[in-house]
Amino acid sequence: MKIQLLTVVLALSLAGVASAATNLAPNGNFEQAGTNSPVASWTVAGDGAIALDTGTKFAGKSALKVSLEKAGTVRAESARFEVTPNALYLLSGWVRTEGFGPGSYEGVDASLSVQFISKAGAGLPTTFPLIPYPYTVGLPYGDVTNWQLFYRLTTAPADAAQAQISVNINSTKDHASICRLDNLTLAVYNPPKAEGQAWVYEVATKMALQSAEAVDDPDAGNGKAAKATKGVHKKGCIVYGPYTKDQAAGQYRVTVRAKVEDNTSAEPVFAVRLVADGSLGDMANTLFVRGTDFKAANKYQDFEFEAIKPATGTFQFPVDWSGATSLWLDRITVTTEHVLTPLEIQTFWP
Ligand SMILES: [Ca+2]
Ligand SMILES: [Ca+2]
Repeated sequence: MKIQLLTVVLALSLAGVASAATNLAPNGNFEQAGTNSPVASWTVAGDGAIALDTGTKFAGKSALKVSLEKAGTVRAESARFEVTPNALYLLSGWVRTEGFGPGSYEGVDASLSVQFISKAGAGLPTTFPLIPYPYTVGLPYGDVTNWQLFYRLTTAPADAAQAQISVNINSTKDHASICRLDNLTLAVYNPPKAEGQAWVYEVATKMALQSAEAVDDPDAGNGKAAKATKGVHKKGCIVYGPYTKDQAAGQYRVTVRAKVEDNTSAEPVFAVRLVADGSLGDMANTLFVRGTDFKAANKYQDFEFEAIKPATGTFQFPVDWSGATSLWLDRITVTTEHVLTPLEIQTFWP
């Protein structure tokens, strides 16, 4: 019963109420054995092995066990499945690890990735070099000794036709390292309708300016914006913060108001990382904005993305900038879509 409740609550709260989005993760509950592989729809490469673990599992009869007996690398890979270009997806599931050490880096690390693939069958690289791993959930260095929920929102690139999910472990230690996964889900994410409450963070005054300056701007909210000037400021992370605890655990829409001097380039101008610390993996979503995403030069425009706030920790929105054209950041607005109930919070973060 508890597992059924978990599944229902997860589907309702993280995937949106209106549509029961189809889970695209092949054999994501890890219940089926394969004919040519111990796990149906999954293969393994490298120095380790995969198996269905009927002893330690989160739900049902079994979980995926990816293991290394000693130092080396192992990669478990799902079968490929079709995706819709530009669609927003939620990758989520439950993870548990062994042999990673007590806390800090002990020579073992692991990650989960969604690899998007073009029609021609080529793996699609990240579109923004300043953010090297936009489709990856890095697992904590220390052992995850109880099952923990992880999630990552990610948008399929415009040229994506298929995707596959992988689990990777790298170990320099001559002992066993194990990563278990269960209830793995990759599904289209339909944001719920906004419930309304909003918080406004004026970038020039509420965030830390690392490589930008506060300027007066009559077009900007509160008359001020943070400006990164081409040829003056250093590219890379230009502002960060606000490390806010204003929001309760739940789902939010983040709106970034910005303008650029030159909107002719199809190259990304900036990226806003959502860092919801307190979650597994510290980067939960990323907004990429190209020059041509702006309808006009020197005119403010809103860009939106989705955010999930865990029960603990803060929201941060570091902005990375390419340096290709001057950028003004006016404000970041966080709007409530759904606040989790106490029961839901206990279910997600027991
Ligand atoms: Ca299972
Ligand atoms: Ca402002």
